[in-house]
Amino acid sequence: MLDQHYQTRQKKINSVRTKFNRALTLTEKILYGHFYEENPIDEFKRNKDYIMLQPDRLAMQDATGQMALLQFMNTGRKNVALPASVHCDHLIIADQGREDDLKSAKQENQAVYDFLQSASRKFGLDFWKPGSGIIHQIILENYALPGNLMLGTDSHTPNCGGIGMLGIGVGGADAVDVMAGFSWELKMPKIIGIYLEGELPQSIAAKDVILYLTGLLGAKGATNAVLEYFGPGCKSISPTGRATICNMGAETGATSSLFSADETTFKFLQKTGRESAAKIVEKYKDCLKADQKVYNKPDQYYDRVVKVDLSQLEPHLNGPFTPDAAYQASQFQNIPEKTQAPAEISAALIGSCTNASYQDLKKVATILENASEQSLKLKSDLIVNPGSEAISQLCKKEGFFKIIEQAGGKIMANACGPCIGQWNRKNSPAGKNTIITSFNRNFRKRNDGNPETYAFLASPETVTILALAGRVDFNPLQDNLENEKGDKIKALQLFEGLDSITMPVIETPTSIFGRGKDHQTEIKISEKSQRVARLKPFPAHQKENLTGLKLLVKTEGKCTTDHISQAGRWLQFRGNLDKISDNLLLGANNYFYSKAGYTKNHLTQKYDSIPKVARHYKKQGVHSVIVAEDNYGEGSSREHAAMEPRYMGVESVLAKSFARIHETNLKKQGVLALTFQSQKDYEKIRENDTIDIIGLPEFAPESELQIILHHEDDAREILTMEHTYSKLQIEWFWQGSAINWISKQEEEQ
Ligand code: MIC
Ligand code: SF4
Repeated sequence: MLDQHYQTRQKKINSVRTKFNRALTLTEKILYGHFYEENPIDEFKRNKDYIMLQPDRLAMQDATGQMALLQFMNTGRKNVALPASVHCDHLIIADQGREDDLKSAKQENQAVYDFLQSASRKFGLDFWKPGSGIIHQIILENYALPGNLMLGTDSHTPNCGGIGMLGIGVGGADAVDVMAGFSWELKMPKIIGIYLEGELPQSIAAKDVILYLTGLLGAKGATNAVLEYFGPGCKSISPTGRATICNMGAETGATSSLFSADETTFKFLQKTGRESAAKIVEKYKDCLKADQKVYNKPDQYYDRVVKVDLSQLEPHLNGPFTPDAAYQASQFQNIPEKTQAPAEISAALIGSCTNASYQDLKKVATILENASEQSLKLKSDLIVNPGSEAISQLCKKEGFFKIIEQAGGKIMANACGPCIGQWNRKNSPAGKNTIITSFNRNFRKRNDGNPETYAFLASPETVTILALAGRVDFNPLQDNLENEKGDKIKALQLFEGLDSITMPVIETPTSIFGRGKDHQTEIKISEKSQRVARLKPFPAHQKENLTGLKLLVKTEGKCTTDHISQAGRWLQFRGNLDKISDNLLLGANNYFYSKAGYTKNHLTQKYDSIPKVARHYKKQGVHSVIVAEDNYGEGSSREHAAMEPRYMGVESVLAKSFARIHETNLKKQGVLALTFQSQKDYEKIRENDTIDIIGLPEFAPESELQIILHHEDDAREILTMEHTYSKLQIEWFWQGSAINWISKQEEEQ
């Protein structure tokens, strides 16, 4: 069957090559190879045309999967139409240690796990229990196959690009499309070629490649683009290292990231229990890399080519508060002065889907073992969350956990943990403090809820060395560490024994996941618990203009999904829209008011928290808009950031620009996502304006809409707004949401 699957893709790719009469990049091979059968293939304009795709697989984690499955239930389908899996990884709090934390999570989140497990069984999804590991790591070890296309309700789904599978992060409503058997729509991405030359030195990690690139491209620099890696340097990076690079491509706004499949990839498949698949896949290796002509003349085929000389890279620290503020080792000494972060490190964290592989943990253990031989001790707390149970079993067997624990590190559950604010932080410094992590995000308050925690991102190696140094202004390439005897030891020495490519040997741990379908299963939604609640469909829109809208808030500066719908303690309500809506925009900065999360209630003229004002409007039947700056909705795929405003009566978000996943989430949930034709128009919106959106009866692809600002002094201003809605997306808007549209199709059949 697998052979046939690849044969079909190969045929499609060959016919596209003939039709276009040109060589194809790897991204094009995968996208055109997954083209929705019923549509005629055409050469789609990048960053403009929408293409309809048929992904091979879907994965959902427990924080986003709840809403996706609740929406799927409303479509009336019996089965998921493609192989899919659910992963319980986001809800486990790092506190006492692996076993205890897992036990507490199972008790605390029982209602959620019961719901997910029963829904998985009823609809036919694989269910990965709490403790099995982080979604992307499990995908890489068990499901990812080169040349395939997958969607995941998590922004770091591109992780599987490390072994050549195109993974794209989406909101839950997109997941519902493919679970219901519809094609999935994507704006044809631009393709940025990243040419890697040289070789990674022992002291430099794959993470440093992406930390460097995130600094270079910026947090929205690769929006609507796939980063396709090629060149001789790829050889020196392991599959999990490549996955690290693809994973954190999300922080540049990229739609996805990809490496082509090579000998190392096939070996990885073999070592992770997929020998027979590896043999088949290898036969189609031409489909798993770009055509040679692309590599000969990359400028002709990629929208942009970026060259990185791996041998010139230095260890990086990116932060604080944004992943694209990059510092190289030679600049570490300036970090405290430049960023106002305390030089002393209060905690060092290893883990997350970016960097919790077997190779990563082996490197941490090797450095700590080298350190212990030199009588060096950790100077800050060290917490480790392994990526999967399979990795944990290997690390236990090889004594890595013991080394880490003997050095004073604490091993937590195989889960996201502090990466998503699930951290009961011990000895938490109340005020300003610095932490370093091997994670991919460092937005304010993300890890421990403290706005004064300055978080820096680094490779596991750099995190470990700096935890030994206890300071961020320490250059791992040049500086010396000092042990209790007063001996000076070159930090560089501790890199000894680190392999550039380490492969785990993994067998699928069947005991921690459930497979099997049973339509008779009753979906468990506990009436007593407030964790999961059935969804009511959003109301349809009338084909008329929207008038008399109040300004809910004009946000200023960065407004990520963490600002719109915080994680941490709010994760408990990811299955209950009404409850979680009480966190709406709590982290947002208001252009007109100094307290974050506050806004003016135009009915009472008083300032109050944004969710309270929104709820008051909802009760009174008042509709509103949100105004925002650039890259609104950066970060997570959580569609709660779109559903909450919709639920509270927000009709539109007027922004300078949007992050890709969030823009789609708004469209899917029936919130109008509009951008200012002239960015300066953002300034024209005043606090007490009443706003009309006009042109809606003629709403069509590429049409313009206008907004009328009714200022307090009776003056009026008209602004032109742009949008990227396709015909289908406009249909979703009229129906009230994409799910309503699907249900209607179902009824009509
Ligand atoms: C994240 O890293 O921010 C998350 C938590 O994994 C999110 C998904 C979520 O909010 O549940 C993501 O990246 O999509
Ligand atoms: Fe989990 Fe963090 Fe990865 Fe998101 S980025 S999936 S929270 S480990």
